[in-house]
Amino acid sequence: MADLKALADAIIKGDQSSALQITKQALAEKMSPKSILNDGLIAGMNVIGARFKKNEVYIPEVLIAARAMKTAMEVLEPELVKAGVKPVGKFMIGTVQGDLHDIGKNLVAMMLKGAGFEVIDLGVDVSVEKFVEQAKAHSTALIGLSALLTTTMPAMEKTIKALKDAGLKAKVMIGGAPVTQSYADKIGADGYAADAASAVDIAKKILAA
Ligand code: B1M
Repeated sequence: MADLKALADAIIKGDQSSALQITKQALAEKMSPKSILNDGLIAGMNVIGARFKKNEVYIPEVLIAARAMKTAMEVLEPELVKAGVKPVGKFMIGTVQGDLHDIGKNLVAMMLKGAGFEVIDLGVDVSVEKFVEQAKAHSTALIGLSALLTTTMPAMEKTIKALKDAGLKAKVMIGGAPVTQSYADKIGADGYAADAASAVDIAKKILAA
């Protein structure tokens, strides 16, 4: 019988082939896709997230764990869809206009996926107009803006204003090395996260509010 604790461990270790093999075995044994996701994959990513927060593991370990999760998700996702398992929430993310840094943004996206969010990643150098247009197209409730340059931080404020002006009710979370909670408060963001693991907690908090 497939062992979901071993699946979580495979994610923690970033062991792609074990993660894939246990997921396939669990599906073949007709285990519930939701339980494979929650008790195996997400459980493992939660451990990585908590260790990352405490500086017990670093970016490479998170990336390796996320890669193992992605491999397992490729076989699990169609079964989740068939079983009608709804994502925790929809999260749209992008690096703001003029900014090409995406390593942190990608980590945030991975952690959110790991926590069961459906993530729509708009990439880098995302214009204000594109955020508004895509938020409308996907009716996203939560949008994440990332900036790594002090010179591109003002694009966050412009994006928040444009979303409001367009009548969208989407909540906005911001982050990136130069960004702070006081800057988030100043520009009217709904949340700020200092790192990828906190981003998951903040996203859940914002959605629950
Ligand atoms: Co650039 N760069 N860079 N760079 N770069 C910095 C940011 C810089 C601090 C380096 C320095 O001078 N010490 C500096 C900014 C100075 C400033 O504005 N105060 C800088 C500069 C100046 C530039 C250029 C202007 C250089 C030039 O061309 N003259 C240029 C700008 C290009 C552009 O964007 N238009 C540039 C270019 C580049 C590269 C392309 C070479 C490359 C980016 C590659 C890529 O991303 N694909 C690069 C890199 C790698 C860096 C450093 C070295 C590393 C950034 C990084 O990936 N960190 C960086 C110096 C540094 O930070 N030590 C630097 C790792 C990453 C995991 O952390 O992105 O902070 P971070 O993400 C964290 C949190 O911030 C948070 O979670 C993540 C994980 O914990 N987080 C969020 C991030 N987004 C979030 C969103 C959230 C929540 C949390 O909610 C939505």
